[in-house]
Amino acid sequence: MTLLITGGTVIGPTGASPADVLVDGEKIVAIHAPGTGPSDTETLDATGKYVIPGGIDAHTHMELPFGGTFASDTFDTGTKAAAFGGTTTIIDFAVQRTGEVVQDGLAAWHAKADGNCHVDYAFHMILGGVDDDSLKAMDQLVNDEGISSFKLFMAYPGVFYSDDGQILRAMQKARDNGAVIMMHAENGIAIDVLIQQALARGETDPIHHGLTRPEALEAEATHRAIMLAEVAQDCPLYIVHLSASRALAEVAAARDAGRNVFAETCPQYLYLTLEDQLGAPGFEGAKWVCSTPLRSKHESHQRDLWQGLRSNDLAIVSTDHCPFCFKDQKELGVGDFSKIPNGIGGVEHRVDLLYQGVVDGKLSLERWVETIATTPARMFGLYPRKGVIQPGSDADIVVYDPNGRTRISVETHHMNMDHSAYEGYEIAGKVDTVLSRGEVIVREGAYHGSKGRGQYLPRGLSSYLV
Ligand code: DUC
Ligand code: ZN
Ligand code: ZN
Repeated sequence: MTLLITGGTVIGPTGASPADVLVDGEKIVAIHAPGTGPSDTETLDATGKYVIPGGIDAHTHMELPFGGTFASDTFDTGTKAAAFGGTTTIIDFAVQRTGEVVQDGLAAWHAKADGNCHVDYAFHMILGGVDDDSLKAMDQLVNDEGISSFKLFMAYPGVFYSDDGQILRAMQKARDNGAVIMMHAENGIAIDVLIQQALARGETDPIHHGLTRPEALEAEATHRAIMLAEVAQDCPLYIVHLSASRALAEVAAARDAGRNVFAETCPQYLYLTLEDQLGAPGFEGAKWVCSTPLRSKHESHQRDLWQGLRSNDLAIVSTDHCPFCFKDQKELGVGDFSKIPNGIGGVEHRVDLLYQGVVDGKLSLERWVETIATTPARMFGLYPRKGVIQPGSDADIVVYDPNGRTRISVETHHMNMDHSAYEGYEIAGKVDTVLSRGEVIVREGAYHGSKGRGQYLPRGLSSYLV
């Protein structure tokens, strides 16, 4: 079946131009000057709207076992919510817990996702520690399983933590096999001391989650990761969920020195704050407990993060989608903030929230598309199949209405959460139509896709390897 998307403005990282997009089956097959496409096809009128590549959320945690519970979105509910929000690919984190066989962790993740996804999906691998076996497994995953990125943790001692020697060994392996090391850069050993001291003083409210994870310990870990990657002969390093000005300065300095260092931030760090959300009265702030934490509105973080997105010191916006319901899940931490499961759900809202940055004059249209779709595809070995509107690419396309409006609310979202981290936010734009591999799966707020249609995407190496 062919479909001609007519009358829209196609946005890519290099510019915006009026064009008609021809889709045949699952692929984009041609870009025509307006009005010059074939006349014997079905049409989708995109007049007055933007036509952009489907969003790629490079950081999600469906069903993650964490903090004594599981992230509340399954691959079914989470990928459907992603589709509603204009995200047509997720890269989720398969998990090897300390002591487990890496391949067993990966098999468990395939079992969760297989047959349940509404949009295409790929995996990174979390290594819960590094030893001879996991180093061998890294080669096997890169060569045979389509997994070319590995997340390590400088935080969460006793859960996912790797020490500096383990990190260095994994980085050396990645330097050899072409993988990217993704780093949760917070000094977890020092943070645990601060947490114990806070609890001993009787400081148990959610805001103390943020206060015991100070910027200095994110900046320190970011610096240390960058130095370790240098020792590993400039192994590609990608800092996840960067939240703070001084951590960003470490990344910018490394990039200015020509280093293979990249970073992402997330919508929560661009919009939400320590005082206004995490510091909400009573236990309410638990909704916004995530790590890295929300930062103070009295400091320069949000301004610097938007600037980092413009300058490409921040290459990507992902969500770190890790939803927990307030009832029974976040409530595990009543009376002890350190027991609140860490995570915010937002897979449905990233495309909209970043578009609001365009409306607010903080980001160009081109950077919007680049940070939510094109760069994630290039960074994680999915380009040019994904992340771009050009002949030969998958027809993952979002028609975005700049004259529409979106009001974010738990009443209307599709994520499996009993609250919204962005309750009441109004976006001056709206996802109108979503195509995934040529199939219209969302149209004017109605769902037309199906569970199980999403395919696993084995990935190649990053396009940014030098
Ligand atoms: N941070 C979170 O907020 N949740 C899951 C894991 C992480 O690193
Ligand atoms: Zn993390
Ligand atoms: Zn994460």
